[in-house]
Amino acid sequence: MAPEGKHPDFIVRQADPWNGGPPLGDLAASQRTPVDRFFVRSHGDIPQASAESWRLRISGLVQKETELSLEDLSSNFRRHSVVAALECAGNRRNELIAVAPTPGELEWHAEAIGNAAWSGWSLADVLATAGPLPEARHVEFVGVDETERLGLRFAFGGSVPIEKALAREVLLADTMNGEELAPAHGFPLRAVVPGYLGARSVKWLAEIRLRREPSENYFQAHAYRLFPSWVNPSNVVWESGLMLGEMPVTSVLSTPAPGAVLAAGEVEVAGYAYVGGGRGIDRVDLSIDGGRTWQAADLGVEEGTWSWRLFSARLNLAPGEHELVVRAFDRSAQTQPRDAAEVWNFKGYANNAWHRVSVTVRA
Ligand SMILES: Nc1nc2c(c(=O)[nH]1)N[C@H]1C(S)=C(S)[C@@H](COP(=O)(O)O)O[C@H]1N2
Ligand SMILES: [Mo]
Repeated sequence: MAPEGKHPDFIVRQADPWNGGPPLGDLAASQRTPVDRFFVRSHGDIPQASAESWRLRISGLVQKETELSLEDLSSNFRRHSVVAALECAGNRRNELIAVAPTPGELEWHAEAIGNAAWSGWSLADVLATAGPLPEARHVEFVGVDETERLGLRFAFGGSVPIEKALAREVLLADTMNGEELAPAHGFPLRAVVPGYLGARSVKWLAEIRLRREPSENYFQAHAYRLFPSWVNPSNVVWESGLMLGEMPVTSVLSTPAPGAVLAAGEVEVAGYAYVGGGRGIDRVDLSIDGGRTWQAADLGVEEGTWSWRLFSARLNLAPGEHELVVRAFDRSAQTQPRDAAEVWNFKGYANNAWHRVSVTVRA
């Protein structure tokens, strides 16, 4: 069943567990993605949770194992907020699948991203009360939703290096765009790890474990690793893949739609650009000729380096066929690869190739 509060136009990418996202054309229409348009990526069923009985346990390499209610969090810690995009590592997988199949992976288009204002408590503040031991190098988040993989049932989880966990932008959030978290988005509490792949922003957060090594959870040890193009399910050595962390620079044209037939003259184009790691978007380039020539797009408001950056432009298109292309540059002068084939990997992660949209302009 679809989660409550989602827009009727939501595109269901998987029915059970329920996964979906908004039509791409709606996505870049607002700087903050309304909750009813925010994609949902869940590996299991949405847990029934009660805010009153919710407990967050802090365990592992700490001086004092701690258990906190939501009431403890709100009465003992100062509230913080951050505007941050959340991007699934599988965003834009459809373009990789067009190169070669990614067996068993959800076929996201470019809608597995949203930008929201999150508020809650600073993870660093909360961890300080438990007293991380010097040998703690990774902070693991564990939810209460169970899934089955490799014949085992276990809760969703994953970890981030302690330096990231202690960074000021990382929150234990109980609100999204000023509203209580919706059940599909992690009610009553989730981690928000700005700049990292969405998978580390663990929903329905019940336990935080301080560890010497990264999480051994399936979703860290097997999934969400980046492998080279020559690796496939039959020769994969799971430990050898790069554990994804900060997301690479990307940009997407959300309008016009692929295959659109447009009137000649000025055409409105718009979309989003995003980069992880807090690197910030510096520039967005648009092409109307498949990437031979470029021009600058107008950038939308800047809400800090964890947010996405919307862009728009009016392009003059002559009658005929056009391939519109977008690419962004971040503040470390990194940009996007030309073709999805260059970044293809069998799990279908982190596609940040130039985004291409073919349109026809009527005579
Ligand atoms: N507990 C739990 N947390 C989770 C997941 C999950 O399945 N279970 N999915 C992760 C993934 S892969 C992504 S991309 C984001 C999606 O967040 P959203 O559903 O709020 O958009 O949540 C992450 N947190
Ligand atoms: Mo994800």
